[in-house]
Amino acid sequence: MRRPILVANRLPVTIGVDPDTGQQTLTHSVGGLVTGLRPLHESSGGLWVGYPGAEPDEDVRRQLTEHNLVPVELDPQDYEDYYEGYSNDAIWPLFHYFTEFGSFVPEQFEAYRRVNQRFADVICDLAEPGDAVWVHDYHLMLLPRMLRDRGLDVRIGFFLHIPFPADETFRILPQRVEILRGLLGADLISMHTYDYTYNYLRSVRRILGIESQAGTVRMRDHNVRVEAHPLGIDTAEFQEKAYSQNAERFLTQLKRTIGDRQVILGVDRLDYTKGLLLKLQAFERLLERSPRWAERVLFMQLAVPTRAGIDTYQDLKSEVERRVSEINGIYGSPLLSPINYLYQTVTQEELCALYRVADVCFVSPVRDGLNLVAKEYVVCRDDGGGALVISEFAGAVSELGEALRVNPWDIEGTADQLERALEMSLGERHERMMPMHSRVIQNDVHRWVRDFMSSLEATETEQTGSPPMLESSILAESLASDFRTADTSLVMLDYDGSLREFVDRYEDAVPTKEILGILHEYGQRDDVKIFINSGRDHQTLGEWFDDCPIDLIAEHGAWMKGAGEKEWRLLGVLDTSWKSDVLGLLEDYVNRTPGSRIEEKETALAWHYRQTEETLGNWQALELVSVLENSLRGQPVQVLHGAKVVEIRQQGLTKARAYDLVIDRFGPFDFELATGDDRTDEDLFVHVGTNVHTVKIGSGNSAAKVAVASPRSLREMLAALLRAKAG
Ligand code: ADQ
Repeated sequence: MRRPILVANRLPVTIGVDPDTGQQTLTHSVGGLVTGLRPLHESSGGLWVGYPGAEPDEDVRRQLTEHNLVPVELDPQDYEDYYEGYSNDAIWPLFHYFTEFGSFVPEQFEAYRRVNQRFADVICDLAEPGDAVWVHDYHLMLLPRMLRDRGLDVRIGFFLHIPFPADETFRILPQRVEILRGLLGADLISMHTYDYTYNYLRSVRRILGIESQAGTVRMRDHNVRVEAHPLGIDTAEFQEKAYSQNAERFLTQLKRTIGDRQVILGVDRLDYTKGLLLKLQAFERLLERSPRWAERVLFMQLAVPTRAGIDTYQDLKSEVERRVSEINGIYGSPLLSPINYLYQTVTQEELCALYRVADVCFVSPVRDGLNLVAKEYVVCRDDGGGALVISEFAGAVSELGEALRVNPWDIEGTADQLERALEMSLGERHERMMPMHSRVIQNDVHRWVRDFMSSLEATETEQTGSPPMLESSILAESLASDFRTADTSLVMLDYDGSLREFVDRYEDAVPTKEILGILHEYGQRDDVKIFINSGRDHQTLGEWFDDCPIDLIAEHGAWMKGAGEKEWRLLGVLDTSWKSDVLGLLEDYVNRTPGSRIEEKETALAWHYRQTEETLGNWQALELVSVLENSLRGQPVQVLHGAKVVEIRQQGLTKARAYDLVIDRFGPFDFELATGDDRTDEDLFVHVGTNVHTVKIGSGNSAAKVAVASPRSLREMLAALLRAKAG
């Protein structure tokens, strides 16, 4: 395994001062991220890089080195502007959709950049070839690019612990371009949910104009994989702590205080994203509607002190306290208060005891990257007797489908779900809780680390053989001077998936005005010979391009027709001996796969499944390919699995062969361009000489020299190239 270098804002330790001796002390910090990464850090001999929180003295410095912890020393003012400022006053609110709280101070962004650079300096000094650098969270989003620009021979991974917002919100950030580009320096970007990765990729497309395909962004210097890996918890540790002596002792005391009331438990950092005021409002509504609950329920809300120096957080604290005493004033009695609100940190054992005693765990953030509390509760209620009420705006909801979901803004609906949870039978609780319990245990933090590291490793293999993806303007620029000076040029274009986007029904992919316009302009030039070199049947191509002054090659190199000619020429001897058997087989697959259909060409048969239910279509296609390959062994045919199509065609009539015939008849050319998107085009790319400019449309491995993201990019490139020739 590669040596991991973990990078986070803070080291997993806290530097304190012993009040008796005045000496610095070092204690281990707790928290989801730390417990998740500690086993990897300790067992791998890797390093952890982060801010130590205070300037370490000699002794502490020695201890840090012993534990493979590398402090990043920072100017205190820079740290404040980077941490309290840009990280927590700009990114945190915006990424949680609190746009009104965001303050974007350019000087704070400068500090953010400087601190990210400091991290890069420290990592550069210690990284060795082959290391895996794993950067964490929103404080260090510029770091991946900075590391790549230093040319280190390392793999770079990034994990975001908070949500990535929709592009409409993200684009508010004045430094949006730098932040997006910063992350794209990584080989692997991972987030808690698929939605966040979708949002990120959409912003990359909308703001940077860079397309992605199937979760991969192709940059000039490398590929970036973008994946969802929801964080797991250290389930073994929670299970152990939940039944520790301290937990048992605390549980007994708790039960005495609670009496026979049911407990609703809330555990949150006192942050505006956690929706505490709405939570109180929903609980109040429950009491208002059914006052009987006031004596039968205790709502225990723990609030962990956090970022207490910031005004917004102080205001929130006062408001929460005011609401709690108001509700207790209305619905309580001298003997009982319905809400027990605690503004403090508790030990992990105490927390586990609270989870065990809670009949309902009430998790209702207005936005939350994941939410560990929900998972911790599910692990500690291993008797199945609890009920989880969770906000649909917490990332964890995607893994906890059996919980009762709420929209925290819908006060009435939330009160309904709380009541439903309180009244839920033991049988139903058990039925809902146990599948979640098994899932959380299975997808624990160790698995999360393993999955992330193996995805990071896989990025390397994926990159071999894929051409760099270029923006259309950049590709046009790089070809322009050769094209402009050439006396004779050959432009050979594939059609479906290259020049024209795929459509649901293949017969609907008629050329658009834009395509015909581009082809006309090329076709009218005496110094350019332009071909459509397509897999389509020759009749259709003939009809579509009847008025267009261009040459055509159809059915993957079986037929050719010059501009203005009426008749097609077959480029070999037609052999249809295999066709009737294959047709029978394909008809069988059409019957078994609703939405699929057969296309008949003279030299080929194609089974299209673009309009079938996706899973079924893919499954049937794989099966069909293997059946065909077995049954057609020794026959003069070739089986091709293309984009939502399985094609069986006569052997020997290929695009590459058609290209040779073109060169024999019309060549040589000073400039040659060939484009395509699938296997049949790969034959051509491999076949042509190195002086041909080959362009793949879309991502993936290819023998082409370069790639563009989409048919639109290809059309833009062709238009720009023509302008260069004309001008
Ligand atoms: P947080 O916003 O801190 O984390 P959360 O995921 O709920 O949110 O984690 C809070 C942690 O603090 C839990 O492990 C919990 O046990 C602990 N805790 C809460 N109250 C406590 C108390 N009173 N005493 C002691 N411990 C307490 C950020 C993101 C989340 C994401 C995590 C991990 O905001 O969305 O789930 O990172 O990626």
